[in-house]
Amino acid sequence: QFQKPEDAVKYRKAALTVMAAHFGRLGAMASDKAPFDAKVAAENAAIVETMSKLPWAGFVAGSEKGETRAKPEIWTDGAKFKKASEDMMASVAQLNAAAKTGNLDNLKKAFGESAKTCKACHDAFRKE
Ligand code: ASC
Repeated sequence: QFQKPEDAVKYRKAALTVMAAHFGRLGAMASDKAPFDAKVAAENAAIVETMSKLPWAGFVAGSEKGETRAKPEIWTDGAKFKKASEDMMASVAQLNAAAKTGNLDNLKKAFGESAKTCKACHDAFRKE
């Protein structure tokens, strides 16, 4: 899928960057910094769920070097990393379901749970 390890690094970062942009728009609504618009929330949450599935293919063997904050534990503790990725994807699927209800309180709750799974993976597998 990738010609060079750098391409895999670029790919996973791009996927996470796009996901973060759309997650951030939900966060603004969830923290009352932006007006709640159910349609906009649903659009953004759908993108977040789709994007959540993509970064993992970029964590190929040999791509722990270069322009990356990925910790070696991603490769030495692959089962734990996989679990963290699955927790994130599951929470984000819930977030998308919550956004579809059109209810701000549901969005707030699901956003908070999703943010926890982002942070858990970063704390364990991302360098400062
Ligand atoms: C974001 C973003 C993250 C997560 C994380 C949640 O918006 O870019 O990496 O939320 O900060 O704790």
